Amino acid sequence: MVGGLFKNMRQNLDFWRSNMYINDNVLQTAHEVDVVKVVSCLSTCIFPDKTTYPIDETMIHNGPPHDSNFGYAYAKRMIDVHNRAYFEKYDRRYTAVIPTNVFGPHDNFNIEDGHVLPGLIHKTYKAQTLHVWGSGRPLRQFIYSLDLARLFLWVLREYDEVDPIILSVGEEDEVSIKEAANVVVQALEFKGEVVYDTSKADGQFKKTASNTKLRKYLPEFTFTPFPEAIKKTCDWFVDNYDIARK
Ligand code: GFB
Repeated sequence: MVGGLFKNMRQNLDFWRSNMYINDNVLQTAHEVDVVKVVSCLSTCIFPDKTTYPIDETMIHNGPPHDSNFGYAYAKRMIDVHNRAYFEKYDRRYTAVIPTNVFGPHDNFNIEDGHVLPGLIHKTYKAQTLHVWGSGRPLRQFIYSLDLARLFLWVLREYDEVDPIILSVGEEDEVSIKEAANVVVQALEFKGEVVYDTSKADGQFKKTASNTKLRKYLPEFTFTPFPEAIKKTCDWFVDNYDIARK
């Protein structure tokens, strides 16, 4: 069960319970039917809020997550605990990846519940005036869904550790929400006014993640440039507006 900042702030208990049920049902059933590999998804938003940067895989449990999504964050952290326990008891090499903020075609473009980029794309496509929520100052690393899918297949076939691995663009690719909004505005050739609604929450200011571990395994992997990935996502949304989840 996933959602953007605002859905998390509204439903921490649901995120905690639903994801805890999913964790146990999926992993226990996989074990019982002798599935040899499960790759679960955590997220870079589950890391401690008060932390040093860049964040790496060893820091997952080093303190409370940001208050806005504590239900989701703690439930996702428990997958790491689950995986270690299945390895200890049954030698299961079940593992997890820690993607940074994902975006791309087929996303959930619902403005209230979705993540920032699909929300901005939907609003920019429909609006005369684009209302960006918050100050625009928070920083994020965004990964294009097709790049994540390529990395996911590599993890499924080649990555043999039980410990999780961060799947993210580099620290140098971190952008502000404002910069990301401007890329969306360019991609959709939006000519209207852009206003920042600071009555809405900013959420976590930054969660800068290191992809050093990924780079050790895949030094040559190339990510789709952010403006190109946004353009592809906008084109998909416009071409598939009728069937897009919104
Ligand atoms: O993707 P997002 O909702 O989640 O981004 P997080 C929230 C940031 O974007 C905040 C700003 O700074 C918002 O103020 N923002 C601006 C908007 N306009 C919009 C908009 O139209 N929609 C949304 N949603 N935000 C989530 C976690 O944190 O990250 C989840 O809460 C999940 O658990 C996800 O892990 C990946 O990046 O802040």
